[in-house]
Amino acid sequence: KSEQAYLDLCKRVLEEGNNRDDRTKTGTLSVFGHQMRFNLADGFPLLTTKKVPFRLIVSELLWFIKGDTNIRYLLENNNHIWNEWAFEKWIESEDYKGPDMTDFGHRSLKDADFKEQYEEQMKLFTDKILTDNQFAEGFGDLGSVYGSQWRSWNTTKGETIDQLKEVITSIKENPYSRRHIVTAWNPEDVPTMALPPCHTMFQFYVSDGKLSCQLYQRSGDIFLGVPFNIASYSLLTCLIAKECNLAPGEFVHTIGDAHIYANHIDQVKTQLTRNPKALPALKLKDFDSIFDVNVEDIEIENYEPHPAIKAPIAV
Ligand code: DHF
Ligand code: TMP
Repeated sequence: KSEQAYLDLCKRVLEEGNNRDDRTKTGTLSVFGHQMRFNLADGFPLLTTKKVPFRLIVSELLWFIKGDTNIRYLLENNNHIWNEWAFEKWIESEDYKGPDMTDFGHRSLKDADFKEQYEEQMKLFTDKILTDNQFAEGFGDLGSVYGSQWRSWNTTKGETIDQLKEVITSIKENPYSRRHIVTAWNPEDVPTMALPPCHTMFQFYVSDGKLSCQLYQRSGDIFLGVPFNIASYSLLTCLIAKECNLAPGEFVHTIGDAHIYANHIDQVKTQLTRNPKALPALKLKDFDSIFDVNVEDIEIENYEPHPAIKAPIAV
């Protein structure tokens, strides 16, 4: 049932989307302002109309929860989804002496020889992040991205605020508060960030013993990013609900610029021909604090999706 909200978004954008240029020079079809609701009692909203790699969603979320901003942790978990953004900083640095990698995103789509060179440089880069501590410190870090804004927001007094810990405490102590908010949008940091946060702020709501969450996402890549974002925030809601002895309620997903990239349109059309299957179930091992949870503690059951559909990511 729940997956229909996502398929409806895809249909809406194909039907009424505006043709728009964008920062990545890929081109998009886009609408402004869309809301989806997922009742977490209907099953865990991991899409079944294409296979979505759940283990990558788990390790990315645990990386945020730990407050980590270095891709080394992701690489240790065989998760490569943030590589391009660290690699970009590396190839633009003084220390990079390899072949010219300018505009690697577009060039590797058009030029097979270049793609091979790029993949070789990326492999050298990620191997070095994994094995060389000093290099990892310098070039593995993405700066003040989600993990840092959630767990150690810098104040003007030179202190830090652990927004995630505070919001969990406030849900436990004052469940009906209207101030259960975590924000990742820091206007002071935005100009210097590799990628300013796409999921900019989220709010929790307790009613009837259930915990709901609403996310405001300023920009959503409907084919690649959004399926991850739905599953990731649903998982975060289930984790926090468990710690607070609440049942999972709804995940409400509000998106500002909701877009399908020009080179994802055929893939979206293929996906829309498929019939959704029953949603899988989330299985969590027992824990007292979400800060103690490891990848092995989170499992998905009865996930039998249609096959994966590949698409290039816009950098
Ligand atoms: N940039 C853009 N243009 N779109 C994004 O969705 C995006 N997401 C980011 C960082 N920058 C971004 C972080 N999240 C993939 C999914 C989410 C994500 C980054 C990448 C992705 O490529 N997913 C593939 C599978 C990747 C794999 O198996 O390694 C997919 O088919 O879902
Ligand atoms: P922008 O900063 O120009 O909006 O580009 C960011 C792109 O990344 C945009 O296509 C949205 C996409 N994105 C998601 O959809 N979800 C995510 O979690 C992240 C990090 C990015």
